[in-house]
Amino acid sequence: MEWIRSEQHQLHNPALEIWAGTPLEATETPDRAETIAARLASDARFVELEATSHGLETVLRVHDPAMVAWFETCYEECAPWVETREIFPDTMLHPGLLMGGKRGPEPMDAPLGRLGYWCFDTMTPIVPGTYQAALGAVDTALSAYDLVARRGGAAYALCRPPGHHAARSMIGGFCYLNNAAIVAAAMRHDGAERVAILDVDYHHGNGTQAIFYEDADVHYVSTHADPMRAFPYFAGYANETGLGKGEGANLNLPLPKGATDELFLGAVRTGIEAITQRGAEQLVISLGVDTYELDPLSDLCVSRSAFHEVGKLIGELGLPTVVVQEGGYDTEDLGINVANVLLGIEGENPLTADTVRDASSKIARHV
Ligand code: SP5
Ligand code: ZN
Repeated sequence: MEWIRSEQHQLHNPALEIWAGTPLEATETPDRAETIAARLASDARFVELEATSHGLETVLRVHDPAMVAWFETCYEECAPWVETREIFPDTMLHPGLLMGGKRGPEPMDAPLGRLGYWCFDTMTPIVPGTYQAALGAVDTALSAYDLVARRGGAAYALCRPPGHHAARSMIGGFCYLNNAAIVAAAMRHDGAERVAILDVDYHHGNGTQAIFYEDADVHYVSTHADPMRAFPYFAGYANETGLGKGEGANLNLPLPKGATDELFLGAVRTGIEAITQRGAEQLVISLGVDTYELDPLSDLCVSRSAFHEVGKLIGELGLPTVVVQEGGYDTEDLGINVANVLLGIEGENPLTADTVRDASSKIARHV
């Protein structure tokens, strides 16, 4: 399989994130992409290509131009106001601040107020290179789409930072620009009547769901930890099925704590059947492997071998497919888990791990 990378991701190199008021070592770091790249580069079945620049046209079809304009200069604007290299909002736009359901004006003279206007959490640091890195991730996704548009089949975009929590006018959850949504919008713009996005990240892709919630032609299907207990808490419930013309074009399949391969793969199968039923012509995969039993963010019990099965199920759809990287934080097995999804898609044999790691203590804690 051909895979696309961009060196630009390295410019997004936060050391810090804030979790519930506690400063922690950043989770979404450059070594994630480097470990995936090293794994793919060491296997002759994968062919590496460099991302090319695509400009902002497709980005602005998905995101609010005012947000993109803010994002370009927000670091310089906020840096004098904060003590850390990473910037975070102090006050976010809670719905209780909406008057008549609408946001007030962007507070142009308050740099941190502007940050809180666009950002919903404290886990999404902005550093000097974040904007360039996020554009690099979009270019990576669109370069993978170029290949698939030309010759069909599947291609993998090693996007970093990830994208599925970013909505039209909102960043958060380690995400700034929604790479998967931008590919889906490009597919529609180029003439695909119906596209589907299958999101298998541990977290619900609230941004992608919101972008296409009233759109009948972009089918969003997601398996994820039940938001009743997991980030992003406020979206991802089974009763969210789309709105207006989009009614029926959104499917959430929340999973209980401790869900094993059987339950996880069952949900993926259900999602894939729904995609077949609705008749997508092209497919985007939001590939998070943070469902993994050894992932620090996961409370699911998904094993290494399940990732190859996910790939096989996707491959059996036989659709032109752009695979976009989302989460996955166990850097030791991240590369192998991603590679096994891609090998499954291609109908190739899985990689076997060089080391045996025991998840039993973690499983015992969760089930
Ligand atoms: C793309 C993606 O996977 N984004 C995930 C964003 C998750 N944000 C919340 C993570 C909460 C982590 N809990 C830390 C506990 C520290 N003791
Ligand atoms: Zn995730």
